[in-house]
Amino acid sequence: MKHIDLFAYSVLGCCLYSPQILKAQNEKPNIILIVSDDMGYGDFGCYGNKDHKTPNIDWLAAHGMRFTDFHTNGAVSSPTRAALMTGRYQQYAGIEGVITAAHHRDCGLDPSTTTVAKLLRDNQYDTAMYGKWHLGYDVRYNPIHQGFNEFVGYVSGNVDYFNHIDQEGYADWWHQDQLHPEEGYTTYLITDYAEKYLKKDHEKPFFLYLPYEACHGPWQGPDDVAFRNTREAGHTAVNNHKSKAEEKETYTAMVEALDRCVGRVIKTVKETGLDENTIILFFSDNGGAHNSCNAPWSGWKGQLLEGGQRVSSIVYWPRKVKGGQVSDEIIMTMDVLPTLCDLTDAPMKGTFDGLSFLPTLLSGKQMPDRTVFWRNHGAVAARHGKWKLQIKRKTRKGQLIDLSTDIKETHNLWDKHPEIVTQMLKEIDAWEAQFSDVKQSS
Ligand SMILES: [Ca+2]
Repeated sequence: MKHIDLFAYSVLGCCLYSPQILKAQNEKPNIILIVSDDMGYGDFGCYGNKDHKTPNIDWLAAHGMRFTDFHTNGAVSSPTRAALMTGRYQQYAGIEGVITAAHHRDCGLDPSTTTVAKLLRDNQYDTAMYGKWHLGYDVRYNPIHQGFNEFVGYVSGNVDYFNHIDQEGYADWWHQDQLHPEEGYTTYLITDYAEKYLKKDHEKPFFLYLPYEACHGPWQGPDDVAFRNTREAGHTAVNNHKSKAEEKETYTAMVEALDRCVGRVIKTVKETGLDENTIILFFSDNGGAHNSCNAPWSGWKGQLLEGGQRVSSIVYWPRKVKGGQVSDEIIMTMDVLPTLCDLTDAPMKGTFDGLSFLPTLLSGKQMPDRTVFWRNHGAVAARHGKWKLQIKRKTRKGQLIDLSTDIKETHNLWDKHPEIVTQMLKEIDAWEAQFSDVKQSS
């Protein structure tokens, strides 16, 4: 009996403690961060959509953890991206609004700021980014000065999907900090670069950031043609060549093209044997615009109603996260930096507002009790548990909503619960006071 036990122990010990297995167990995970643009909470099948066919994103949700209470820090692009990069409320970086092509060509994320890419690179990660930056036009704000070893993509809020001209008529497709015109539908082009990157030999773990243009306007599907040109400024984010009905059809084609590209990324990760130790995070940078589906929430991109900032979000990590789980924890974009540092053991040098949601991913643990905030030019909102207070900045009046019973945010309980209003107003005041001396450049 003793002999059998010893034999079993030696076989088991060999399997559990061989240098190869130990190395695999201790390897830092690769990270793929996919951010879609302007996509509504209800744009995907796994979030109830019946019109868009999104089998790949649905697969990711079925094999990962899907979040129902995940929020973007901003209701528009630049602020959320600032919070994503810095792990802080975007107001600390002075990026409360959109960095527009027309008026903010000299604004951007200060390159001396600590970013998630810098922290991971300092922790021996290779870092690459293909897609939309939107944190500064000037080359001094370029991603290669913000922690990314490699950058291919565009720096404005949106480009023509084919010729990559921005809203003001500037060519906007870069390799590192050099303009580098290149053919290709942005959704596909970004994926081509992602595939190439994934197929490389990787000596280090990697952080691959894929901020897609899809499905921001202009409404151009993969079978459309370019229509912006460099001789004209003032292009809007819409495609004036399309009727409303055509726009809607095009939007569906754009969503489905993105889904196919997410499928290509998943397939490449599997084919290259990276699947087991790669974490894929997917979410949008803000709620959807008028062609999107933000159901069941009210409101649109740009608003602090749930539809403007509650988004679909999925985390897939076969080694550590059991598939098919749904989490109702309140999570913000600024929580991504501390989470990625947590799961890679990267030292967090600096000050951060976000909190790691790694314990939620690993064991479904609740997030610490906290109040979270949003502010845009006209409004401020705070959320604590089921309560959401939203006020106008000028009047400091607004509405108190119980989100557990009022998902459309139509029943104002301000007068019914004055003590909660008072408490949350106090918290908003304290929060705003912290960055009152930071000039908001956008
Ligand atoms: Ca956006």
